[in-house]
Amino acid sequence: MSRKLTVAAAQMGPIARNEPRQSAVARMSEMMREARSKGAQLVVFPELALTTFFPRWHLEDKAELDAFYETGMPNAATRPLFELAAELGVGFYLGYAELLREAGRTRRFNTSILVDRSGAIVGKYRKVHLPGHATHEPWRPFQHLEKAYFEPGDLGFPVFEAFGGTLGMCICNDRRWPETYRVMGLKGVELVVLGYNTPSHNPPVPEHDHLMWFHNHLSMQAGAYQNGTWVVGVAKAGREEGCDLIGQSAIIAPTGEIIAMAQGVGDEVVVADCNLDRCDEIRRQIFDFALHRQPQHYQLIAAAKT
Ligand code: CDV
Repeated sequence: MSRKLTVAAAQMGPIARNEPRQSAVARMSEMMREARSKGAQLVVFPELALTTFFPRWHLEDKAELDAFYETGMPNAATRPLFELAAELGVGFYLGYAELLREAGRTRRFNTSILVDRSGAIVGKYRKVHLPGHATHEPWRPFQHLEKAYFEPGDLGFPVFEAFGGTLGMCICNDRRWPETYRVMGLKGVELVVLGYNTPSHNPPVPEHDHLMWFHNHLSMQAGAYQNGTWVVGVAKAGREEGCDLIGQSAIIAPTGEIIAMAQGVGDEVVVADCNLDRCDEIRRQIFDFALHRQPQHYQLIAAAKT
């Protein structure tokens, strides 16, 4: 019998700056019900799925900035999603901004969690690769202040035994880095779930704008194939506060093939059966790590930054 996991990519359309979390959670709940009715056991939501993508603004008012973070999970606003998950028997991946006070200092992370079919948190990840800039750059049509609003994740790339397989998480820009998938690949990951907010315009290199959709799939398909893993990438898409975000949420097989993809840039549920046993096709026949890797030649990759 194959290890079939039915997964839903629950793409979200834009979230307005003044949209309350309750509204985002209501939209996610509706998609969770739809996903379950289509047989999904795991629903993947985007990066920072509870609020608008706030790093696009230079926010000087600390109270205004802090309002975009969660200080506990679940909390009053998100508990209905956890309860619905338990009621329906469906798990989920959720991205959100995390704020914690630790040893007298405030720490901020761009975080995701994996919640199992009983509504319990079984995995946590904090975004390692933070794109953008750390100070206000007024020349840009919109900011990308992730380097100011988050610190790099401190949990590495863990994998979790859940949903009958080995699952890993990453967040948005992480999907462009081969190391993200390879570290989890070496730990036997069979399904990588991730959310993203990707503007279609990249102010420092506008000559790449027409390639944003290509690079999105290129990175995830390469990560899937080169590590023999399923990858599910889910967008927050559409025109959010005047900024266009790409869609193209996709479910990608270990062969690198896209087997399901969102059609639009709004709230949309895309479901596919992922047979986790198919990872072996690539891991045994093409990239048998134990047999073919030559790590003595890869030392530079893990060397400290120069
Ligand atoms: N949220 C992101 O990490 N976005 C980046 C953009 C800024 C390029 C991405 O890699 O999609």
